[in-house]
Amino acid sequence: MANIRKYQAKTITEALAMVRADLGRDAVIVQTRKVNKRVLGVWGREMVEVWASDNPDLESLRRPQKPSASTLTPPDSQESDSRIEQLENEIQNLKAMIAQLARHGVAVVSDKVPASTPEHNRWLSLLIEAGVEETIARELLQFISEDALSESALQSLIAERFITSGAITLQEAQPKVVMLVGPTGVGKTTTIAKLAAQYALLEKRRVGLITIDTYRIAAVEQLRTYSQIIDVPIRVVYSGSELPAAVREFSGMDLVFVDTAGRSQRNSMQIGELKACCERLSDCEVHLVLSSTTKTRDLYDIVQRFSVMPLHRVVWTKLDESTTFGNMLNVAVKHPLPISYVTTGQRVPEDVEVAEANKLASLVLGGCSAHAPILTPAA
Ligand SMILES: Nc1nc2c(ncn2[C@@H]2O[C@H](COP(=O)(O)OP(=O)(O)OP(=O)(O)O)[C@@H](O)[C@H]2O)c(=O)[nH]1
Ligand SMILES: [Mg+2]
Repeated sequence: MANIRKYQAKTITEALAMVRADLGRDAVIVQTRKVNKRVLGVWGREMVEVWASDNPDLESLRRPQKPSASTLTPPDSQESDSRIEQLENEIQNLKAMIAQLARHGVAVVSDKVPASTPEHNRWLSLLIEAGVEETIARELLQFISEDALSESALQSLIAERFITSGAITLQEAQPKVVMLVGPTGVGKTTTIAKLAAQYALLEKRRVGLITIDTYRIAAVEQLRTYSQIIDVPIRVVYSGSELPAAVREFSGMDLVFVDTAGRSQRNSMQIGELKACCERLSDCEVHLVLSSTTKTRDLYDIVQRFSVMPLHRVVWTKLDESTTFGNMLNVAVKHPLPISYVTTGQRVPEDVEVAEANKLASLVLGGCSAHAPILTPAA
């Protein structure tokens, strides 16, 4: 007579080992399922339950659509155990990946999902008008039912897509080195001047400036002028190899900013030089500076091509010159890098703010209709 027994374990591998130890190598698996084990009457940990028999004839009772190997015969048994374990790991990894993609708003569903109601369609048009890519707008909207669809619900959903880092955090033992990189004319030098002034004058921190932008005389003079006004020291570095020594000279500082020459993302030689400079500094936080006036396709290209070097943060500049901000959301979804600061004008040091996800979301929606500007207006 068939001897059918139940085994419970944390993993299928453990359960199969119990079966093999109890019923021997010819045991037949009758059924497996996941169960919640009750502990003191409450739902506890998820367990694997295996029903097995020592009668090989039971194999024929198994459902035909589940033909997978079940007899625990050597030498395949060990192989199948490790295969199952591997599959379990793969499933866990996939689950984690899907959760991460969903958090970052990357398409985990078809981009053909339509905005299903008139209200969804209205918001879809508004978001597209604000520069949000259609696939991204559709993805956002499908997370909200018609009943829940409101501007504030949408704003929260958009805010989740913006990862922000907060202000630059300083280190205890050594200076924090922050390098700004990006295309030409986006506001790297001006942003450094703003931040250097805020940390030096308002927070009373010891700040040093280094520029490796010696391609234009005017560039060095621009930063030198700011260093004199703010009264912080500056070093000019003519080749990447001098960079570590310049940073060492500033070992007594709290914060060292490194200004770089604007680089076209299309010039891979220049990008390569910049990357080599980054690599010379072992511990350097790289902020990619992007202008909010740049169109989405170019922004994607810029982020992708600058990604040959480690990018830790994004700074968005010239928000005061933009009317729509969908491009910022597009980049946040496609390249989810933490945003550190936004800049809102030419004034040094006033026109810079620590990025806040809610404000950014509000700006995106502000581009959808006649909203007032959200960021602090220029005095
Ligand atoms: N309206 C506006 N202008 C800005 C902002 N940030 C910088 N600018 C202006 O943009 C121009 C270029 O700024 P820079 O700081 O020299 O830009 P950069 O990225 O260092 O330029 P390169 O070193 O030549 O690549 C200057 O006229 C700045 O005043 C901003 O947030 N809003
Ligand atoms: Mg510059």
